[in-house]
Amino acid sequence: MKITIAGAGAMGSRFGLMLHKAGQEVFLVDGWKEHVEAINRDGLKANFNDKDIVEKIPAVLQCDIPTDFKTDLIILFTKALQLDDMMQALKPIIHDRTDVLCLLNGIGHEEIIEKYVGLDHIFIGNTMWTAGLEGPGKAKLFGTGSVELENLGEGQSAKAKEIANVLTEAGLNASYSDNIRYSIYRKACVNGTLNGLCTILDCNITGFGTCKYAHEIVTSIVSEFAAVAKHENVSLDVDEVIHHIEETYDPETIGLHYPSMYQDLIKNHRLTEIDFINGAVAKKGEKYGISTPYCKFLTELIHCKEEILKAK
Ligand code: NAD
Ligand code: AOT
Repeated sequence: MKITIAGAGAMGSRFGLMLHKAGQEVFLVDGWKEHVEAINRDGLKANFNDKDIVEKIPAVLQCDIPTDFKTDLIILFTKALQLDDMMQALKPIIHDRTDVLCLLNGIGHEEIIEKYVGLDHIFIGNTMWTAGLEGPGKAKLFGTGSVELENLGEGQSAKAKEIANVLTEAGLNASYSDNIRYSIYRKACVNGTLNGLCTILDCNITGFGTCKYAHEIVTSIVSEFAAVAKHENVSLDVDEVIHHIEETYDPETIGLHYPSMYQDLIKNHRLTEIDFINGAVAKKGEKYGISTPYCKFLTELIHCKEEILKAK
């Protein structure tokens, strides 16, 4: 299958690398010039489960995508703030039969994708894989993960299962979900707690998880997500979601991971996805008349930190 990874940062590199190792025809599209140049010059390098590997994968800058470029599947892995620009750049190569899978963290990305792609070709999902970038052309990949995905268009479940199969054959452990909105909210709770909190508290997941107040804070935030989700006919099992978050504290699994928001803001002084996670819940809360003080405060704190660090 011809697969385009649109947004070949940390996660795009993981998916691109694993799909390429499994024999798929992978192309990387990205907006970071030094990264694209490094990949084309030296290959995509990764410390992959403690082993240094290199995969020769073609990469192209998103402003230079050739118009005769053919692709069966586009996997979106930009940051939320970059999604609309990436979709604009991909416009010339999206044809009647191009499928698009969105695995970004956060809520509501389909509203942007629908402007460019027919519903029958949109697949949305979420992933528990993690990844980091050590610099241009070099990823750090460890731990395990999974992917869940579903078709947005009616009657496209066979296609969704086919895409899940391709990912699973590459070791990405993907499954079809018949309730992806639940899974997206459930994953948003993971990010709505760990991403912002580890960033403000300057720690990894285990660091936060071993704090005395961790359980109380997580319970408050997840309850706000659940109250908002209920207004969208998604009925979160709050106790199960809290347990799911607390399972990530284990340093033997993903506890040592610094969430992507930490990597963005603290390490690289980049703007964060907070408005698409806690900010989105606070905004929906206002619309539905639900109080979301923890989400609102965490969003404000992250924006303050962005200002202090002059994030771009
Ligand atoms: P990323 O920041 O690594 O990459 C996204 C884009 O930003 C890429 O185009 C990349 O080239 C560019 N970029 C990265 N570092 C840059 C730098 N220093 N200067 C200029 N450009 C730079 O993003 P990601 O962590 O791969 O996340 C993609 C999506 O997946 C997000 O929605 C994220 O929340 C989600 N996600 C991330 C992880 C994770 O562990 N990283 C896990 C699950 C989901
Ligand atoms: C994560 N991390 O999603 C993934 O860093 O944005 C991220 C992210 C799975 C489980 C716990 C944290």
